[in-house]
Amino acid sequence: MKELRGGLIGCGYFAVNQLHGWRDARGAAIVAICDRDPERLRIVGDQFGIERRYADAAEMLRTESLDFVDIATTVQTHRQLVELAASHRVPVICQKPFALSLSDARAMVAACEKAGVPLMVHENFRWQSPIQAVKRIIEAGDIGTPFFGRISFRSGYDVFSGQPYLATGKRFIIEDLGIHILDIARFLLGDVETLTARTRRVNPHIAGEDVATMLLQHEDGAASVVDCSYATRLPVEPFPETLVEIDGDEGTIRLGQGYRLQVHGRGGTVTRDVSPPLLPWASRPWHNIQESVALIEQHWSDCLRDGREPETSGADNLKTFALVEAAYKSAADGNTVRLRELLG
Ligand code: NAD
Ligand code: 89V
Repeated sequence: MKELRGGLIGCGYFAVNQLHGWRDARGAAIVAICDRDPERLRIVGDQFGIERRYADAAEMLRTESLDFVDIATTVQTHRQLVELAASHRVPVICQKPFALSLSDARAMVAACEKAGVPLMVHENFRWQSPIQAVKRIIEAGDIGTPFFGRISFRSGYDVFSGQPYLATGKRFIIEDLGIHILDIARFLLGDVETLTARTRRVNPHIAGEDVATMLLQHEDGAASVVDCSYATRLPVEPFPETLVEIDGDEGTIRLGQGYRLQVHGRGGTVTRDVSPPLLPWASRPWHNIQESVALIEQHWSDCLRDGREPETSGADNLKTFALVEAAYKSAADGNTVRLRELLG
């Protein structure tokens, strides 16, 4: 089996996890890297033993024969880089948040469709093994038909030391973190008809909102609450755990802190530990996210080889991205947003 050759653009804070994941992936490897910061290029190139290094993504795409590119820059450059990859007819993975606006996101999907190349958004939270465990229980019918969900991420963790840009944007928690939690809500309970949101900024040292409370009406009939906070001080810090409650007409699922999963349904009451594995290169408390990076990369590699559409394709992610836009719109004007009106 010929290994797929990937090029990674953006060698910053999070890309190191992506490169570890690629090193473990079956059937794909990163053969070239690019960063406009020479120091990051040197540090990351040396750490992963990658000799083919570029300061300019256009030059990398002109020079290398690549089967895909993995974009790990921050959102400002996503559209330009996705369109660059599409112009070279190279399949592309783009980090979340996919784009600066829904219209940019649509343009990126259209560019890849026109070029006939697969596009996946690196929306990894749904790949966390505890979330996958919840999904499997719903699909098995153990709790009947879900009618209520709460998907919750509440923390006081200092994300700003690793990612200082998060403190400076006008938008913060919905765009950066809520996007994952909204995607999990879609993954578990299906697409969304309406969304209502309220936001607050509690931390006076940041520019954007750090608390968001959202009410979703799903197309299949369930209602859910998606609540996110970086202003919540708890006796045991849960970062970066997403807690889940699902009520069905025949039972309940509770994914509690400490990766404790309780299912009460047709098969009685079962409680088990669904802690993610600590991969050799991972470190607590990030291991949950780090495992999901490795899993989504393997998914991309398998899909590219088999000619299948990845779960979080660009087209799919428009629906998650629209929830982010809806949340900001609702928080600004106080109204409920119909997703059909945003998505057309
Ligand atoms: P970062 O600022 O640490 O790294 C970005 C890197 O990209 C920098 O080294 C920068 O020099 C480089 N860069 C920017 N524009 C470039 C260009 N045009 N060409 C070449 N290099 C360029 O950012 P980060 O914290 O690593 O975040 C990167 C992305 O990953 C963001 O979109 C962020 O939201 C996302 N992220 C995702 C997760 C997740 O779990 N999915 C976690 C953290 C961050
Ligand atoms: O996943 C992310 O995008 C990260 C973090 C988990 C810290 O919010 O920014």
